[in-house]
Amino acid sequence: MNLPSSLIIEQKEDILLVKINRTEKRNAINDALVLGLESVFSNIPDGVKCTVIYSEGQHFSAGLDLSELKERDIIEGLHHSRIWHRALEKIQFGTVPVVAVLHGACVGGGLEIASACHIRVAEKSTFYALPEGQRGIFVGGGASVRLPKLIGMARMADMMFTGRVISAEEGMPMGFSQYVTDEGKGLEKGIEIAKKIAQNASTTNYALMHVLPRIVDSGQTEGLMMESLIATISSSSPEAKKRLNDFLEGRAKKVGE
Ligand code: 1HE
Repeated sequence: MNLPSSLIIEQKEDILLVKINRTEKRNAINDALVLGLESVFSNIPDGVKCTVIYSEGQHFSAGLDLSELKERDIIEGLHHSRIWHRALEKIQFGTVPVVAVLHGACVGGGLEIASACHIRVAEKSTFYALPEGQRGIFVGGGASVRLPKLIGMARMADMMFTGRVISAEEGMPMGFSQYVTDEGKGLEKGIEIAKKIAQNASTTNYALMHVLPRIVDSGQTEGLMMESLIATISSSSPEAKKRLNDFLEGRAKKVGE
């Protein structure tokens, strides 16, 4: 895999750590970085069961590298947005779940990347914003599709209309993250969560990544049918049968243990 120097990957047993490292530009995402992300999430090594994405420096990401945007004409802009869509689809609908660990600025395209991940852990310094409204542009990396599902359309519109900045603690009950941690503790928490995810049956993780979002996007009739299909497929797997037997014969942990 040919990655830019601003993207560093490290495999720790069955967890892949993906680090954005462009601190001099506050981890602003240029084309090399977005293509690098596409490449990483299209080529998850065998044996990896979950990934954690995080960033070096004071901020998760300052969003799109605006210096590249100002040079583009309309057709180049369309292609550029579609490159982001492709890369972020690889995160959301790739082969393994992705945990995002956030701190500092998680704004614009940075928030779009975080929204494509399956779980978000925010350190207390995290703040969310969509400065696109103030820059005279619109989101182009999938936020208009993904973010309203996390926080609701009205909140997203408010952020873009007014430039509102939302803190980690304010943002958790709104749906921006599922966890908030003390400063410097996010990666540890992200890895702890990734290890739990890695222990799940692969059919369960597949269903959560690939089927649940399709059910949510569909009508009740189709959704219920998809649910019946995936429920039957997962409970028929040898892995599920083993886990059910383990519980029935007293070998599995109880809820909460
Ligand atoms: C950048 C970028 C960037 C910083 N593109 N160069 N995103 C934004 O509108 C957010 C713009 N950035 C900021 O508001 C601030 O940089 C931060 C609040 C994130 C951080 O502030 P700070 O004081 O730590 O850093 P800084 O001094 O503002 O920035 C350091 C350098 O990074 C500086 O360059 P230098 O050459 O003067 O050192 C900045 O110009 C540069 N930098 N952010 C380019 N974003 C798929 S569509 C998505 C659309 C969007 O994401 S729009 C939102 C863009």
